[in-house]
Amino acid sequence: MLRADLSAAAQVTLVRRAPTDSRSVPHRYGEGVTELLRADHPVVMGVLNVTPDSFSDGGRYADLDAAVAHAVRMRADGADLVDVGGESTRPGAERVAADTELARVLPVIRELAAAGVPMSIDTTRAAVAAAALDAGARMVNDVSGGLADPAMARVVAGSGAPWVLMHWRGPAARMADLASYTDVVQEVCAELRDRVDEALAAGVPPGLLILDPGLGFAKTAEHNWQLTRHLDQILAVGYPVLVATSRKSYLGKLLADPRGEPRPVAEREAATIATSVLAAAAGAWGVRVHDVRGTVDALAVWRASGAPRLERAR
Ligand code: PMM
Repeated sequence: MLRADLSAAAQVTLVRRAPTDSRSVPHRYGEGVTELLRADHPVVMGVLNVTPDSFSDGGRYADLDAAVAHAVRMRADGADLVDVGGESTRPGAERVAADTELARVLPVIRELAAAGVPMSIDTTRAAVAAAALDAGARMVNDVSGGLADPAMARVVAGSGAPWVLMHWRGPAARMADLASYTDVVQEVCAELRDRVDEALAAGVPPGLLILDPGLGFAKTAEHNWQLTRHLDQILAVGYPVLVATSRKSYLGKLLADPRGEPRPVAEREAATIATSVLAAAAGAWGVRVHDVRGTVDALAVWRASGAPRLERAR
């Protein structure tokens, strides 16, 4: 069903890969992950970047065995799902070819599906999403909210898989120039509503949509903090909200040393955990993090304390 929805170029890519793979596992698209949309706890999505150049963990998991081992570890540490990405979205990054993206993610997805690890595919390309779903991914995490590839909405609609629509204004190479808002909270909400309308018009059921304010994407540090303070307004759009702060530059900037040098990427974990717990307390559906263990532990403390809620993130 998915293949019929794809553009000609996307079909070529799909046909070129082996049509049957002995490791692939039969599944309903979305199976096992759709239930997470109704989870009674904040969902933890573990980040697996199979890229040489992601800003936070680029190069570490480019090797198949290392990637699989890391994902299995994150699952054991309590990740509800693992988010597999094959293209860096770091500010200024150039795009990679679809074939390269596919070659990076598909072997990992097949191995992890065989190991029973629930996954989302972090991509803006319909062809990659379709192939990843065929290979065993259960959810589409699209940092462009469907804007980068007009075929994405049809692919997702035909799949029955949940879809994360992130707020996005343009590709990584142009992101900094697009960080201009009169009222960032209102504009992000309005632009997310547009993405939702397009997804619904394409036939994606509302119950399968998740929104994400896209912290760090065409946003300055101050924009990120304003969105954090007003997460209630993103929630008021009416869908589960994913918050992804992990190791992002605005945390590095917050924790800069006395000379103004940002805190190195690898030393932003405590700040990430703090933002993730605060997002949960503000009502977020889930968080996307690199350090699954620390986040799961911190959320366990929050829940054991009665899961106190921020009345309104200020
Ligand atoms: N950020 C990155 C990648 N994928 N997906 C969603 N839904 N939200 C995000 O904010 C997001 C994302 C970039 O961070 P990384 O390089 O650490 O993966």
